[in-house]
Formats: sequence, structure tokens, C-alpha cells
Amino acid sequence: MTGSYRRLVATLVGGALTVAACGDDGHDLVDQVALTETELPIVPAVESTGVVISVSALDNSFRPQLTEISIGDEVLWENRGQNEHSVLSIVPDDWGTEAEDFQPGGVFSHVFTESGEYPYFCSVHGNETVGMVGTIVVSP
Ligand SMILES: [Cu+2]
Repeated sequence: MTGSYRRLVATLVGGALTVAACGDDGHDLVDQVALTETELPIVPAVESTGVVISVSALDNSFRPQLTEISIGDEVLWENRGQNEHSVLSIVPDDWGTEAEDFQPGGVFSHVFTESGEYPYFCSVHGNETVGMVGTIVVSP
């Protein structure tokens, strides 16, 4: 992420250099490059509040089962059980971790950037509707 962003900056600065080099004023060239570097904000792709809320994966339930957070908060799931578990999102199903990456002692985290209800489950000990299930509620 940071690496590709730096490449982008280098590309932009390089472009500014090329354009400025066509002129004959070397002083403007220096000013323009400095301006280009300082005015490009280093903005993370995800706005994070820095708040981390823990959810434990036990044998065999998520505690708490219902977790209420704010936009930009990070939820950190910790496998505090003796068994492997998974954390699989249902709607939308674009985040989570499979059991092979969530062994006892393992962690998984996700930052929620939009408000809504995010149900999830452990496929080892349940399915989308019953068993080891949980919900993250993200308020605006
Ligand atoms: Cu489980």
C-alpha cells in the first residue's frame, strides 16, 4: 500500500519535472516539485478510529455474540478456545478468516467502514443461521 503510493508520488513528481523542464526557469521547477510533494496527502484507504474491540472465539461460541461499534472501529477476534474456528461474513461475504488461519491463539481483525449489520459465523461449528454465530452492528 505505502509502496505503491510512493510509486504514484514518484510518477507524479516525474510528470511535473517533465512538464517544468520544458520551460527555462529552473527556480520554478524546484518550487513546483516541492509543492507537489507536500500537497499530496498521505490518506489511508480506510478511515480508522484507532478503536479496537475484542471478540473472543470460544468452544463453541463468539463472546460477545452481538458487538456494537462505530464506523471506523476495528474488531479483533481472538481464538481463545482449544479448537480451530473460522470467522466468515454472510452479507456481504467479503471479509473473514478460514479456520486454517485462525487456530487456537490466533487473531483476525477487520475495520468496518460502513454502518450496518454484519452477521458472521464459524463454519466448523455452525452455519449461517445456527450454531456458532455472531453479529457486528456498526452505527454511523
Ligand atoms: Cu468454531
